[in-house]
Amino acid sequence: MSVDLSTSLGSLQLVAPTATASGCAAAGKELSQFGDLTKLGAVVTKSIMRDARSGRPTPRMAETPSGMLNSIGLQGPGIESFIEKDLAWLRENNVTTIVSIAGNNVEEFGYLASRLVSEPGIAALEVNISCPNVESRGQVFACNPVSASSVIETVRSVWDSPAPILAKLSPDVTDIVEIASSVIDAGVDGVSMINTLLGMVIDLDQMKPMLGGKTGGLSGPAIRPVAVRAIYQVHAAFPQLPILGMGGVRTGHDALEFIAAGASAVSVGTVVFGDPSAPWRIADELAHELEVRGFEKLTDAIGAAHKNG
Ligand code: RRO
Repeated sequence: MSVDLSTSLGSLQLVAPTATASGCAAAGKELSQFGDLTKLGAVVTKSIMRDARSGRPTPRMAETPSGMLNSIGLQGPGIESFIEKDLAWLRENNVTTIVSIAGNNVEEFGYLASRLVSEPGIAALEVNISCPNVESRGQVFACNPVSASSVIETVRSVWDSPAPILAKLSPDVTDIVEIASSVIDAGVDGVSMINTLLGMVIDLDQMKPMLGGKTGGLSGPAIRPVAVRAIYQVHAAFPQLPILGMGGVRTGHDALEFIAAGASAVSVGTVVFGDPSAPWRIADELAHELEVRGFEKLTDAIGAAHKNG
């Protein structure tokens, strides 16, 4: 028996259920030496901003038990260079591309969406309202239902494209269902969850925070149960809402947990730094995990854990 791994995120059909997580494979080109990018569900690009940006002071990475902290701070080339080089390369290579955008304010998100809307080759827009590595917590729009919805309303108002809008949510909130509800009301087609959790490591030799930016985003297996819980809660509240799940997925077994909690597809992030072929490997492993449980299609397993408790 071969398992049908095709899936969808709203109107976007995916040939495979695994995607690269934003920030972990740049704009995909470097990963292409490890596998055929057209066989992935999607490449989700590193969040792009309006202007070029050098990011936060170094060091920007720290290892933690079962995970890592990053404090990159939205380093990137800016939207014009992204369109000219990265998006052009992805389009020429027929990669299903989900473009992640991030703004300093609501207007910047609107500008980015209006700049991208007429560009061919964008399968979906991931609106990153949850980057933890910003100057002020007020810029983590996903921590407040009003600011989350104002970003999405603005993007929605200019995004007259059939490509879905996904809002990327933060787990650093009291009630993630409330945030999901606010972005649904503002017009998203789906959500990506979860972004990293805000963390810190102290260097005890120097008696100061290890990261140049002091705090960073925690990723990797340490956060996987948080992601599974968040996906389960949002799927329970909004069973029709497409969810792209991410947070410490390392194996097909992990990916199936996300699918059973309610995700329709899974992004793979931190594991890629140590195993660049993980997005393809995890899809193969997921097929096996589904097969041994008697599933003929991945879509039959979406939200399966809700039926039993
Ligand atoms: O660039 C970053 O530091 C970063 C971003 Br945009 C994000 O969304 N999540 C994260 O952990 N790091």
